[in-house]
This record gives sequence, structure tokens and C-alpha cells, in this order.
Amino acid sequence: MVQERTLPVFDTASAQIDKAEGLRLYEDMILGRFFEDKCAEMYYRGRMFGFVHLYNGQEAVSSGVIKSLRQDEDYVCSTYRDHVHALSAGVPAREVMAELFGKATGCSKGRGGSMHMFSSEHNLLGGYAFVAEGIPVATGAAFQSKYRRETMGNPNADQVTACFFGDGACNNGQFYECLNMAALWKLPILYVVENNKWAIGMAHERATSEPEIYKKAAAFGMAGYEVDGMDVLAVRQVAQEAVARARAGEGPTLIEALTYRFRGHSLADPDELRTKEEKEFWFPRDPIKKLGAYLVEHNLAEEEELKAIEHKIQEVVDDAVKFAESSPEPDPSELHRFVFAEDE
Ligand SMILES: Cc1ncc(C[n+]2csc(CCOP(=O)(O)OP(=O)(O)O)c2C)c(N)n1
Ligand SMILES: [Mg+2]
Repeated sequence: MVQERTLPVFDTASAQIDKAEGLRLYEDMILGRFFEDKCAEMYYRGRMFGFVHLYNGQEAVSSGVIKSLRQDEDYVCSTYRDHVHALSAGVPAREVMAELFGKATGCSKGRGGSMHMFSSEHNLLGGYAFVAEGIPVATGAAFQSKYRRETMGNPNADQVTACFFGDGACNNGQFYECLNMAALWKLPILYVVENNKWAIGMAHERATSEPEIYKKAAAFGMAGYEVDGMDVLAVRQVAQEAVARARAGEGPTLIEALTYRFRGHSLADPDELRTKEEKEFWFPRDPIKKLGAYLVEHNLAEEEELKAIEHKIQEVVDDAVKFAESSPEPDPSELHRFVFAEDE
């Protein structure tokens, strides 16, 4: 049996979290989970098409990193597993659901679908279907912040970029090229690897000569950290430090979050390759249950308050489906619109 890679339990005393922040994180993670569960239901009912990759189990990474950024100012770049990153970044659930339904009211105007969430309003640089394709885009976003600040002399150009990708993406050349440039130029970026142990059906250890991805940062003279990706408070702390470093002009950070997806690779995947033992190890480490228990234990929330959040978010998700269902399809006469950026 494979020994599971885990980290020492995070010392929550250093998290310094207050009630409002705790509930904000809880709500964001619940939104991610309930949204994805609803997607599965709608997909199996034939309401959405193409590949749909869900994020269940990985919520602590999205919430811990993105809620450490300045919403609508900093940049977020995703992969094809992008719905929850979009939600954490502030894209309304209605617009994400409508995009999944291919409707004109979707955040990519119904042209993108599940793998191509985009929002200029919320500085979401996109979901990308090709593995590692977002890494150079995010690196470019970080470069433009630095260029505007240092070369154009704009003191307000201190935006940080968070770039998410999987363990599989770290075996792609773009990862190495971009880390080299980002370290060389001290770009304000967080490279966040969501190591969920699998790239479709390929186990990380079978495909990767050095499976501890954070160690690769050292080859570029970059800061590199591993973190428990099932603990939002641990992720948040590492992210906050990395954001502060980036904003201070001290350069990029590679963060490897150890996490696990609770469903198959996509909704078309029967998920037969991962062992029962492995799933039984990871499923009880549900990041949402962990945060909920922490908040109650530390008298930061009552069970009823958590239930009220869940109730409220279920309504948000149900409303998103109603909105998506009642929205119009894109007009076929507009097929060529939005191909170029100037056509708003
Ligand atoms: C360049 C490229 N090669 C192959 C694929 C097929 N593919 C889609 S998802 C995937 C696995 C990627 O795994 P990982 O980066 O760990 O992300 P995860 O799905 O675990 O979130 C592969 C190989 C692709 N989309 N793009
Ligand atoms: Mg993976």
C-alpha cells in the first residue's frame, strides 16, 4: 500500500482568525461544494454538455488563496477545473451556472462552457483546457503589473496574480520556463499547485521523478512551500505570506497544496483506478467539515449559524439554476462576436 504524504497538523493558534473571517471562508467553501454538487445533478440530467471537471474536496485551496487576495484587483488564473476559482474570485453563481448551460448571460457569454470561465470585471484570466496553458498567461499578467509599476511609474500597479494548476501540469515545459522567468524578474505571482495525486488516471509518483513539487522552486532560487491543502487556515497563512512577498517586490512563490479530489477526473470518469483504501484515507479529511469543527470548537460560530449559511447558499445555487434555465441562448447571428477583445 502506498504511504500517503501528509504534513504535521497546522498550529491554528498562528492563524489569528476572527469570527467574520472564519464565516467568510466557510461560506466560500460551502458555495464551492454546493455549486459543484448541483453541476453534477444538472450534467446527469443532460442540461450541460462537454467535459465537466468538479472541484469537490479541493475547496480549501481556492478559498485559502483567493480570499487572501484583493478581490477584483488581483488576478486569478485557473485550469479546466475552474468553476470554484471563479466563484471565489467573485464571479456571481448565476453567471458561472449560465456559462455551464451555454447561455448568453454566462460569464463568457455562453461561448466557453465549463472549461473557459472568464471575467474581466473580476480579473479572472480564464479557465484553460490545455494542461499548463494558464501558466504563461498568468506569468504575463504578473509581468504587466511589475512593468506598469516600475517602468511606467504607476505606484498603484501592485496587483498580485494567483496561478492555479495541477500536479500533472508540473511535468509540462511551460511550468519550468515560466518559473525561471518569474524568479529572474521577481514577478508578483503565486504558483499554486493543487497536488491531488492524480492526472486523470496517472498516479503522480509514476509520472514524476521528484514528486515533492515544492522542492523544484529551489532550482530557480524561488521560495517554495508545501501545505496541507485540506486545511483552509494552513493554506491561508502560506498564501498571505506569499502575497505580502509578491506585493513587496520580493518575487514569486511556489505553493504545493496536498489535496484530493472527491470525485472522478470529470463527470464522464467512472473513477475506477483509485483504490478504496486511498479514498478512505482522504474522504474523512473533508476541508469543510474541518473548518466547521474548528469554528464551533473555538466558539467562533454556533452550529445554527453554519446551518444558516448552508441554507442561504443552497438558495443562491438554486437561484443560479433558475437564472441559467430562463436565460436566452446566444443568438446564432452573433457567432463571430467576442472573437476579438475590442468587440465588447
Ligand atoms: C497539453 C495537454 N495534454 C494533455 C491533456 C489531457 N489532459 C486533460 S486533464 C489531464 C490531467 C491533468 O492533471 P493535473 O494537472 O494533475 O490536474 P487535475 O485534473 O488533477 O486537476 C490531461 C493529461 C490536455 N488537456 N492538455
Ligand atoms: Mg492532479
